[in-house]
Amino acid sequence: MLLPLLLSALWCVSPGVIGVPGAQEEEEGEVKIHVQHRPFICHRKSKFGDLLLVHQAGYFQNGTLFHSSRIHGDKQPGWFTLGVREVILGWDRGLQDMCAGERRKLVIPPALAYGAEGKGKIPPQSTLTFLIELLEIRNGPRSHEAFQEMDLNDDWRLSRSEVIAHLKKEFEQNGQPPNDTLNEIIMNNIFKKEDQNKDGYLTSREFTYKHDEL
Ligand SMILES: *[C@@H]1O[C@H](CO)[C@@H](O)[C@H](O)[C@H]1NC(C)=O
Ligand SMILES: *[C@@H]1O[C@H](CO)[C@@H](O)[C@H](O)[C@H]1NC(C)=O
Ligand SMILES: [Ca+2]
Ligand SMILES: [Ca+2]
Repeated sequence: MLLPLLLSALWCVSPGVIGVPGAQEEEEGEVKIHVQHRPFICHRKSKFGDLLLVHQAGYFQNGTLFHSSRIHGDKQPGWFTLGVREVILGWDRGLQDMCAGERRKLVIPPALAYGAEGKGKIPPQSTLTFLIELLEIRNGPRSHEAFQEMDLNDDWRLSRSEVIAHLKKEFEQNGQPPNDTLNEIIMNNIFKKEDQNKDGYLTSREFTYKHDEL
């Protein structure tokens, strides 16, 4: 179900109905967050770069439901990475510090949703309300936890062979046949993009998501 972590990050899997926000950058208003249920036990709270599994229902201001993951499509909850604009900005902001099992209502102004243009069945300038249930939190593809896991010799940098080893593991876990050629290509792409000082290693800083987007 879960795509290979590095791959999903690189190839930017379509987030489906959650939708990629438009080019709208100006900011207006804030997300209103109502915690509807918080579980008694909370081992870990969602943070930037985490992978979240959620059920969601979206409503227009007049109360009409426009999407529900429980009713529409495959009726399955969906994964996304928090804080990297894979989803609308209102979600990135409104779903932080959340526990697995927690339910929130978010009221999101247009500038933090689909903006002046709208999208699909979302009309321009729509304030949207979402009911979100967070089912599971996992380490994101570009988290510090993922970095530490990949850094096999604990020297705080990822070598080419460490990245290759990780790709092999991901393919294996996802039941894909081994393909050294493909691993080599993906690894080279990663280093081309991420190894900013071209020293042949990825530091944690080069590897993890940048925080300045929020
Ligand atoms: C509610 O608002 C949406 C979006 O503006 C519109 O498409 C829908 O027809 C409205 N429903 C009612 C019952 O007014
Ligand atoms: C391995 O991946 C390469 C590059 O995508 C592809 O051309 C090749 O057919 C693959 N080999 C196998 C055995 O699947
Ligand atoms: Ca290392
Ligand atoms: Ca480097």
